[in-house]
Amino acid sequence: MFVSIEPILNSTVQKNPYEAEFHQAVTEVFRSIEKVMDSFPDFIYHKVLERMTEPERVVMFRVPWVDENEQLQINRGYRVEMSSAIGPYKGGLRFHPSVNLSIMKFLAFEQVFKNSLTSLSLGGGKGGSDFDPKGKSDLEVMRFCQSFMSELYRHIGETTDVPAGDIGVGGREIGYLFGQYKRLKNQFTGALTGKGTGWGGSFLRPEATGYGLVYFAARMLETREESFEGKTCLVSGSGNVAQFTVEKLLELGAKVVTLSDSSGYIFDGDGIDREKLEFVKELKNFRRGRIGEYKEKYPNAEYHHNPDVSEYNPLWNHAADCAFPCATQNEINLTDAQNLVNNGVQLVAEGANMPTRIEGVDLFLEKGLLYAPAKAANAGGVAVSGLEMAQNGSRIAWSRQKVDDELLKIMTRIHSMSVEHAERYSEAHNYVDGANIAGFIKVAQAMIDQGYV
Ligand code: NDP
Ligand code: 2IT
Repeated sequence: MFVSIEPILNSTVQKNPYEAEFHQAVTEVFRSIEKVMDSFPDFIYHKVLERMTEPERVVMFRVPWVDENEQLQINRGYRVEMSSAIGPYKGGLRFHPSVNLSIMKFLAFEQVFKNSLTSLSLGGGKGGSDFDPKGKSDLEVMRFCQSFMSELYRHIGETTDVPAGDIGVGGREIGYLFGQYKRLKNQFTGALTGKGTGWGGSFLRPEATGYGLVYFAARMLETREESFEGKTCLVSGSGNVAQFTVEKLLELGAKVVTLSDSSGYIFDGDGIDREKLEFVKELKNFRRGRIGEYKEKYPNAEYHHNPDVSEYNPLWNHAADCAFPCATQNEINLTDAQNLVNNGVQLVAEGANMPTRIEGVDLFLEKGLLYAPAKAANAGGVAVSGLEMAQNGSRIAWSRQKVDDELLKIMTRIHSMSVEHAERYSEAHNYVDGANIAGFIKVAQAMIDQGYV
């Protein structure tokens, strides 16, 4: 008997109007889950899908703060606690002007299955604010973080909900947020991850998403008896995930030719080497400058300022073997996907969350590309966050090598779980179905075991 998820999907869309990103994320997962419904009739009987699309809790709050000109600013804060079926809510905080409820809910929904894939005991959540850190002084960022945490602290804790970083939230912001949390609770606990290594953070957490992404992609290439040696790669973004993706790609012998930010992108036909990457890290992490400065320093590179990416993004229109979208959601539309295919790209691995529109995903699968969806490929970040929680709980700090070994093991396991579930329930090399199904079954089973909550 074929069980259609269409009515459940329609009702989710109706109940949550104007949440396009949330609909997109749910549709992507449900299309895979439809393929296993026959094998798991309990999931229908216990209304697992209906429950999974309803967050356990959503907190929305006012964040007032005073800027350098003594003007009162009001932002909106969010925490979406999507699922605690397999562990405390876990997921990042995003500070970006585009943040809204739909984006928070899509990210929290994706996080549930990603965290399940890590094999650690982590539920799913996401939060953030429409605050724009760009152009703000350190003091303004600190004041904002303190005000944000003055509400958030009531909802989080090491056994309830453990936030971390995402777009616009890195080590600096986690520091300010942790300081305020500690002050309000009068407790030094692991209620946040991504902390400094001197005060409870794990080695390799900053590197983890990018390194894990490349570990996963390397496993994919191995299925075709290939490696990164000599491969040309396109990378978008120039923040945390992009930087450490490039670093690991260089270590494995690849050549990286692009990076971007929201103002434009650079193409460096000579390749972005280690020295150039160090320049980008300093530019982005300390001077907080624009990627366009790369061309001033390395005049052989091209800089394309503010390309109009509504039609297509020219970054994806270069000859290459592999592509790593590491900026933001929906940065690859159907035209971009076609350009990638036409340019000979064989592998697309997602560092960003949901960077490819559904039509692009379908094209990659139809053309037989090695395509790694975000929830599998970028799980290394939250996995090392989980290891940070384990270290905090036992009050022991692991060496960098131990964390790296664990990260490699986790990414390898996610790869093999995705392959096994794709082969069993869908088709070989469909990592989308493989990851969705593997992540889903564990959460669904836990929900059934725990009764109607
Ligand atoms: P950062 O803030 O460090 O970097 C984000 C990068 O993406 C910047 O270069 C930024 O440019 C660019 N960017 C952001 N929004 C847009 C936009 N609307 N259009 C074009 N470029 C944009 O964030 P991360 O590197 O941490 O996050 C990147 C992606 O990876 C996100 O999708 C995030 O959800 C995902 N991710 C992050 C993890 C982590 O551990 N940090 C873990 C797993 C996934 P600009 O400087 O101009 O803003
Ligand atoms: O999207 C993600 O997985 C993250 N932003 C990291 C979350 C975390 O808790 O480390």
